[in-house]
Amino acid sequence: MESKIIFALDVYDYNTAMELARTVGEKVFAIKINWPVILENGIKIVRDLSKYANIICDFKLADIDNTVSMITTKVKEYGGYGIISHSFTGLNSLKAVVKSAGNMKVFSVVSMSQESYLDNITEELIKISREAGVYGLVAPGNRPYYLKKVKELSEGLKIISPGVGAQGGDIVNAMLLGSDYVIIGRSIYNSLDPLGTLEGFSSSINNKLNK
Ligand code: 3DU
Repeated sequence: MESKIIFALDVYDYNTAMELARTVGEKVFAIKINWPVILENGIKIVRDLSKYANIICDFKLADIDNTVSMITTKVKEYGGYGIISHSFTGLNSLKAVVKSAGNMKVFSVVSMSQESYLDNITEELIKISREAGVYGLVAPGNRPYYLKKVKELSEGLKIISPGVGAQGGDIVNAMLLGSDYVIIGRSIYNSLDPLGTLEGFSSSINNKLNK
């Protein structure tokens, strides 16, 4: 069965990042990287990590169309599988991401795992995201009210959800409420046995959801 877990690899050190990717890469749907790993290692690490898994760059793009296009183009050049953009910057900016992404999957943030001003405009953000043609939405796995709301309005867009594990969300609840993939970082990479912990998360989904 295809994994429902996206591993959030938020570390600085190159060797640690590569070792974690080698250990869990085959067992996850994708690895999500964020600014910590990029600031220390540069964009080339996207290509290196891609040996082990699909790489989603969580750069939370929030800028004018030209700038987000330039960033997206670079991620594509280095073999990224997907990119995460904000959507509050509006339709033009999000459309520019989708256009430059080509075959890469674009996910837009419509609700955060912590309270934010996006909570006032989540519905509009989903609408803009659909109009721009994104592949998926980022919605919180630890805030059932917002996850349900996003699911109801998503019209088939994939939902990926942070907030599970270290931030208190429960993996099974998140999947039942509509997440297609859950994003888990610290609970896995800070554990003494990252692979065992990951497998524990996977079997809790398989046990509950296949009943
Ligand atoms: O809390 P964790 O260590 O499992 O990591 C969650 C990841 O997802 C981390 O990279 C964080 O920056 C990202 N994320 C959120 O946690 C919440 C959001 O609303 C969006 C992204």
